[in-house]
Amino acid sequence: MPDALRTAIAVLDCHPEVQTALAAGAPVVALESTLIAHGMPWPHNLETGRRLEAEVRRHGAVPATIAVLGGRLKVGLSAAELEGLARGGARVAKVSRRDLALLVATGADGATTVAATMIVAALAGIKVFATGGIGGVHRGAERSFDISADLLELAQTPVAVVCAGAKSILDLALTLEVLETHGVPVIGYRCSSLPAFYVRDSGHALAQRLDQPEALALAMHAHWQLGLKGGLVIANPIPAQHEMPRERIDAAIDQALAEAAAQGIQGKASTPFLLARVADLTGGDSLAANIALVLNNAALAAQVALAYVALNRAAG
Ligand code: PSU
Ligand code: MN
Repeated sequence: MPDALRTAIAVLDCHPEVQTALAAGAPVVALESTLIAHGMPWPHNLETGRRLEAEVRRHGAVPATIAVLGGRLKVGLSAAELEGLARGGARVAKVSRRDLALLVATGADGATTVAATMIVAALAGIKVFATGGIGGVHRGAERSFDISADLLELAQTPVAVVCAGAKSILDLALTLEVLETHGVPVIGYRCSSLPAFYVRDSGHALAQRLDQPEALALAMHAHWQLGLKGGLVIANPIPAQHEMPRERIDAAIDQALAEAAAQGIQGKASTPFLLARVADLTGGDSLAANIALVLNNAALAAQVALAYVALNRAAG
């Protein structure tokens, strides 16, 4: 075993239920903790974290919410640990790839982004992960260079990420270009264009579409059997009854972006600020939409995890 892996496993702390499921080859779905600590206000964040786990279970898979606690990479949290992260909110560090080693080295706590959650999921052997939206290329990135580490993680870490596309606080066309450059499949689930988080259709066409969880599992299997590196994006539009009116959400986003610029908010503070401002400006409606879309993603991720397990069992 390479030393790097030995060290990683030594700091990996799998919840017994997750451990048992993984050892038995049973379906497991990873969930992230940045959306809990930084993406939603208390107490909606705790309630959503709990509902996400319940939704994964309801569809027959075991949830593994991922975070860093006391420098240990936690795969599956106790109820008290989940509550601690939710109560901690913005006081908890937001952890991406660059931060993981320092948290482990210093024994600190952190909420994992899509990038960091993918890394920990892959170390634990989890293939499917549900989030709200992936990070992407920020508007104005030609000056700020703000391109989420999530995109580069998708290029190299073998986990399928179920999301409602990317938030329209981003430049979605450039986000798709970067994913294409890095060879990341972006597969529309029952849709032919990239969903834009609060709305079902961004108008940006996708090259790939699949309509069944079993077909998504086959695509994952084929990707990795071919020896291709990295992950896949499974883009799952927000359910129609929870979609926001496009003009209303666009107006809120434009105002939030202008305020962020005026206040000099940038870097990793940017996404949490924009999500919170958009929620305020829409009187909480965007938060309700956000909760609905992550739950929808958890349900699909569980179905994909079941199908992937069945496929591997059939393949022997
Ligand atoms: N989905 C949500 N809420 C969130 C996120 C996703 O519904 O807060 C988080 C993810 O953790 C993602 C992060 O990795 O937003 C993007 O942050 P940044 O733009 O700084 O890379
Ligand atoms: Mn960023």
